[in-house]
Amino acid sequence: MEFEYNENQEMIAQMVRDFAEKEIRPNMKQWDDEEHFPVDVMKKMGELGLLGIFIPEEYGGSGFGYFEYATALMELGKVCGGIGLSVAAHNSLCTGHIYYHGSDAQKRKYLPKLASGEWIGAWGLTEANTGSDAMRMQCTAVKDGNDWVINGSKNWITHGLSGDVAVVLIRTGDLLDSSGITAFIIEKGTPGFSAIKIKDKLGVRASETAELIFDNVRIPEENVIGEVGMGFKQAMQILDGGRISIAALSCGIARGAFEASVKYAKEREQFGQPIAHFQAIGFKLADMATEVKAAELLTFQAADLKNKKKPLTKQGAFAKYFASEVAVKCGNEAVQIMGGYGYTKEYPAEKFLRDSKLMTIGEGTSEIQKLVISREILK
Ligand code: COS
Repeated sequence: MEFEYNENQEMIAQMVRDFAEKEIRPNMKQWDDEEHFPVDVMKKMGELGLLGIFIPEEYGGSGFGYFEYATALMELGKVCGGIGLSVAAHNSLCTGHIYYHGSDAQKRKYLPKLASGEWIGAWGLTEANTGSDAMRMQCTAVKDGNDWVINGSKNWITHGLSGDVAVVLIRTGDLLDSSGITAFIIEKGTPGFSAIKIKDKLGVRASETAELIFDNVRIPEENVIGEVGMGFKQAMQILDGGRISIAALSCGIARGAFEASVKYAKEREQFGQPIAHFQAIGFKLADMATEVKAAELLTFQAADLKNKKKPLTKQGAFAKYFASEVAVKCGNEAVQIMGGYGYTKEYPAEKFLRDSKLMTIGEGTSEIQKLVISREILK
């Protein structure tokens, strides 16, 4: 594994930095205040190739690997965790599920639209009563002739309202049977399929979150991804890869909080000198710098395994668990270093802290990552 950025990573990092400074930073406070998901900005990121980063060019993607993908999310995280989350969910979950498990016909139909940003993707596993305990889901699909009829709901779904297509995991067998869940592709506008926006989130407020409702939604057999009954295992594999993206986004948030803290500590004077000169602050910065670097290394190690198509359940969980906790810690320390100013929206620290907290919850809580890691160690 190389420790330096490759040429593509350098290029992507610069491109995302330029884009974020021009299109995201000037507007992000308003999006955060108003809980506005900027669909137009997603479309522009599609034009830049950021919505199909690891999708091969033959399906309209950028044809890069996970180093480049992680790099893009790290850069977005430094500026806005909400926009970063939308890019992560679109790439890893919806687009990734169709790419890794879909038929060639499904890939040809959906991936070019998703990779270009013409369509925005959503992915639904969680329900109101089944978060960590994903297998206990209640939403059902019943076979009727050549169709499946879906009833139930999904909760906490990124792009549930604005998404043009959703990959949704639905029960087709017995409760608690790991072979009783199937993945379906459902397009916006399908009769009986609706969504309600979830409001008043603490952070990642520029990313849209919604509840999906299925009321006798009729889906043709051709929209089943892979084999009937393989959905849960597909979802677990998708989450293994998805956790790299949340780890990368967490690294970006952590580094953003760290860099803002360094800048503030050099400028802010107390007792006749910059507060950076006080060991209490210098040691905080040293801890942040060390932990951000460690989180980045774990994330790139997981990305390396993904690029090599090797098992990454444990390393993905290592990276996601560690990096998300580091992001919260760095957000918290940034507020502390900035004191009263850090507690206001005039300064960036409080948004880093609010955005970071979702990283320890979404795509598997820190507790689930520890469960996954301990099972891997003990098996
Ligand atoms: N890759 C492939 N298959 C996997 C897998 C993985 N990473 N993890 C589990 N599986 C398989 C198991 O091998 C098992 O197969 P068999 O039944 O054929 O033996 C099956 O899936 C069920 O696994 P397990 O028995 O471990 O299921 P549990 O109900 O105990 O749940 C956890 C496992 C807790 C790890 C899972 O439910 C989970 O990840 N929960 C969190 C969900 C989550 O992250 N939600 C956030 C979504 S926000 S986008």
